[in-house]
Amino acid sequence: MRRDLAPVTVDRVELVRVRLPLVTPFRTSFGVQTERDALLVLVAAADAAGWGECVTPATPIYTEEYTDGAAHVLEHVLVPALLGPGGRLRAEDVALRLQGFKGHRMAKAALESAVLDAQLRLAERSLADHLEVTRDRVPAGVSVGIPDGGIPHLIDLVDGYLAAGYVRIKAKVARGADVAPMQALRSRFGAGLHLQVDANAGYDPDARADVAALDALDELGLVQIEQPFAPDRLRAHAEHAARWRTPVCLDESITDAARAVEALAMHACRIVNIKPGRVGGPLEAVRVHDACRDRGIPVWCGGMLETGVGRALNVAIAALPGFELPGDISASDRYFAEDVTEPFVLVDGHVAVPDGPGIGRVPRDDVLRRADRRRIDPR
Ligand code: NPQ
Ligand code: MG
Repeated sequence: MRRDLAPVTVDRVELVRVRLPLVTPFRTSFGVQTERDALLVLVAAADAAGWGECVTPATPIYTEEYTDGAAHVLEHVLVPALLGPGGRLRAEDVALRLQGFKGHRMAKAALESAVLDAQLRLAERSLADHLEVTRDRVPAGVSVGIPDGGIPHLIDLVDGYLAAGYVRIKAKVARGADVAPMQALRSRFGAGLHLQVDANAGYDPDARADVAALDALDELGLVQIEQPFAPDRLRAHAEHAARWRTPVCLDESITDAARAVEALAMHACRIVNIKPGRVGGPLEAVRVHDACRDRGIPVWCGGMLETGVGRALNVAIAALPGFELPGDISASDRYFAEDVTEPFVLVDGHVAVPDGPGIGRVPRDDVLRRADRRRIDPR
């Protein structure tokens, strides 16, 4: 890629909170979500404006990050540091200026995405062009929570998603809700169903019952098993991955490109889930992609129940050539009756890559009018 973009002169940042009810409750190994409390970041420059989404969940269920914490560190630490020295900003400057502050990758990613969007809008260029992506649409997968109504409900949900055109089903699994439901999906939909599972680190590699359940899942011809163990248990992932036919995919473990390289060197996984928020921004997401591509490792784009702002970024990134597997890129209506932007829709099992300037989507005015907006000016 990825020609140089002119910097933007940022004069303020706004944090924009909008609550969106989910069309169906979303249950994972860590609990049930019924709404999305979205945190959007607006970078207002003299010459352009850009949007990013902070993908934190409301509580620290997935990693340590959560939305109130992210909003606090953005307002009191990250944005002041970014606006402090004044002058012109490029997306590359965001991680550099903020590198002294540990962690908070999702918060940093929102800022980097917004600055990149502003730069691209100034240049009247789409993110997809800038990244030199190789596709104009990406195959749509769907992440299916653990349903309240047990196996019959799961089968109905999957039936509906397949009828809508989704090309890949990812089912959440947890202790006690794993082998039987996945066997049921195999019996109902057959060996041809592109089926994979995500454990969200819910299993203990040293517990015999947990390993027995995972060994049984390994018999079901799954396309992959995602993040069975805690994020820092790379060695445990490698040990069990060596015994399983099913490829292990890592999500929570992969915090940046260096960690991806380490995980691959120790054979902790054969597939990598890339989420721009989890790795600190779109630029690091591209570096993870490039590192995996150099090593012949397929990647796919994960999802964090993004609104149209975060989804737009994900769709463009997922159009890079190393994204060989369908990701958690769904249509807006998988999660929301009304998205904050023009919705993403499913066409023939695919989602179109936006071709407008920047990420190709902005929040609608009526959404911004009902949002809670907090303005951060330079000190
Ligand atoms: C994953 N996402 O791949 C995550 C986990 C996840 C689409 O499966 C609120 C916000 C609740 C983000 C629950 C999908 C969430 C969330 C689960 C992300 O591991
Ligand atoms: Mg996951």
